[in-house]
Amino acid sequence: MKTIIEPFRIKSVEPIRFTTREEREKILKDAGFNPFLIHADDVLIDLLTDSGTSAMSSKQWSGIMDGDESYAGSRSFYRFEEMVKKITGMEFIIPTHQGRAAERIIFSIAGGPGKYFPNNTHFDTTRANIEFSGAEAVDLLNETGKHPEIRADFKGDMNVEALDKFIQETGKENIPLVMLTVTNNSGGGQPVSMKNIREVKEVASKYGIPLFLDACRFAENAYFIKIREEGYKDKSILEICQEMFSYADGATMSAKKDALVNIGGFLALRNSDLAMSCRNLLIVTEGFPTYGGLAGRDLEAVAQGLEEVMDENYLHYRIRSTEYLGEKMLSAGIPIIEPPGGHAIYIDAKRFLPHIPPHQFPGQSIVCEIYLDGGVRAVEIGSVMFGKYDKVTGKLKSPAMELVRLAIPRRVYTQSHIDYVAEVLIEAYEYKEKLKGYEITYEAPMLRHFTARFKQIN
Ligand code: PLI
Repeated sequence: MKTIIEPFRIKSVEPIRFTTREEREKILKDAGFNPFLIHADDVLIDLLTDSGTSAMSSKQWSGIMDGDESYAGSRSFYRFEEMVKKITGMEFIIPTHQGRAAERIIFSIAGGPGKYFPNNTHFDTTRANIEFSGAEAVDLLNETGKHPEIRADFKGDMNVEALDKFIQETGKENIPLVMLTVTNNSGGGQPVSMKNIREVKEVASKYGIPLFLDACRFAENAYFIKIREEGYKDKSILEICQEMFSYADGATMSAKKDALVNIGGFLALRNSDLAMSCRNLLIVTEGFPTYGGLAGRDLEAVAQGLEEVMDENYLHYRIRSTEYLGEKMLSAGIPIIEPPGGHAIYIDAKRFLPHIPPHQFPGQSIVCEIYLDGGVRAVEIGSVMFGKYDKVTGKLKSPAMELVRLAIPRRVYTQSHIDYVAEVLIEAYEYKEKLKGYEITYEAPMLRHFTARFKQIN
């Protein structure tokens, strides 16, 4: 088999800045050992997120010039709306400036004290928007998905029996909607099978509860269904996406992922009354319904990006290049969530650094080390991001997994960049015993990982 190459050629380049280790030591210290607080110019390879970091195509850039900036009824909105309708089959398409704006709208309306929202695994902004409304976010991931070392095709699936039991115990009247995140970002970028989407829909429908997709990475999920699930290999990506959305009553979308743009999002709905309430809130906080929080040019770029993301050559390259990094790390013995996910590789920090306990943040230690050693930026997804203090004892309650995510921006880095990242990690793994834990010296009351400051424990 021949090398799977990038299905594009490069027309415009952006230089990246090299720094010395001494410079990085000072930069990291000044940033309170939190890579979120480092200036991006001081990062060589930025794997902090795949969100809003895509390289746009020449067609998307020409769409930017062609954008119609009319306040109401912009041509660009209609192009965007048509594309989203084609994929989702939903009637009411509400543009927002990004995914969390769509979440805020839907959960301000559907949420509130005494309400519960099950998901396979909530992303942090989804959880925060639910909790901000006074409601509770509940994760009901299948058992296999909780074990990084087990290989399975659809580790993002929801535990359907647990969902049924949860609805019975909690009362269907207290569950305004069930959500499925495709792919399951916080659970390792793992896909959800069509079978699971169908079964979750069946359970939710039995109790009259709508199903929503958190659709950020819908095309990557569809590609996994195509290559892994029986009955889908001859279907087009569009057909698979259409089937996925056919089971949903609504969707929130961060276009910053699978619409290949730097800003954008939407809420898609089937229910006209709900759409009316959402639009009313949209007008107050985001903008008129034909632009939401976006410019006409952004809507053009989203429409074009949604078309491009469903190209099979692109998805083949995309999923394979993530897997390539995963394979390099596995062959050096680095523990990762297996199999590699769609948009990122997740290092199992508990197994990478068994000598650092969760309350000393092993993931943070890895993230700091790979910045220091190679200028590579990644993100901790463990006790820093999701740790909670027990209200009675004040002790840190850690999530099930301590992870470090290396998220791969779409169409941005080439194979040699990825080879370099693997080299940095493999080197750090060789001297892992020398890595130290961290303690928090400052934290905000919500989403603390963005602004927390740390110090190394000696
Ligand atoms: O960053 P937003 O507001 O456009 O989207 C929020 C969001 C919702 N759901 C999921 C599954 C996400 O992954 C997500 C954003 N993800 C980010 C920023 C990430 O780094 O993964």
